[in-house]
Amino acid sequence: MSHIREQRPLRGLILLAAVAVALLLTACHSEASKSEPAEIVTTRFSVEGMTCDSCNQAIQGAVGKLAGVESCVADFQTGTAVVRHDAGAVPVATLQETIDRLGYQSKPEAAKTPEPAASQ
Ligand SMILES: [Cu+2]
Repeated sequence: MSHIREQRPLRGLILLAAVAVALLLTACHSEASKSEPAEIVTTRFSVEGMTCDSCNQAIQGAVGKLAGVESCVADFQTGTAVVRHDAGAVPVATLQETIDRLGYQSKPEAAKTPEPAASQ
C-alpha cells in the first residue's frame, strides 16, 4: 500500500502552465526567429466548411494531437488552417486526411512554406 498522495492540484497547475507556454509560443511565432529543428515546415490549408469557433477548435484539437505537429491554428473567418509540423514525422497528406475526416474539405495551399522573414 503506498502512502504517496497524488498531487493533483499541482498537476493541474503544470498542465495550465504548459497550455500557457503553448499559447505564448503560438503568439510569438512571427517575432521569435529561433533556430528551427531541421524538418519543421509550415503548411497552410484552405478549408471549406468551417462556420464557427467550434470548427476552429475541432481542427486544432485533432491536428494538434498528431505526433509531429508543433502547432495548428484554424480560422473559420479566413477558411484556413496553418500547421507547423515535422514533415518527416507527419506528411501533408496525413494532415489533410485528419481535417477532412472531421467533415471539412481541405487542400494545402503550399506544400512547404518557409517561415516568412520578419525583418528585411
Ligand atoms: Cu463550427
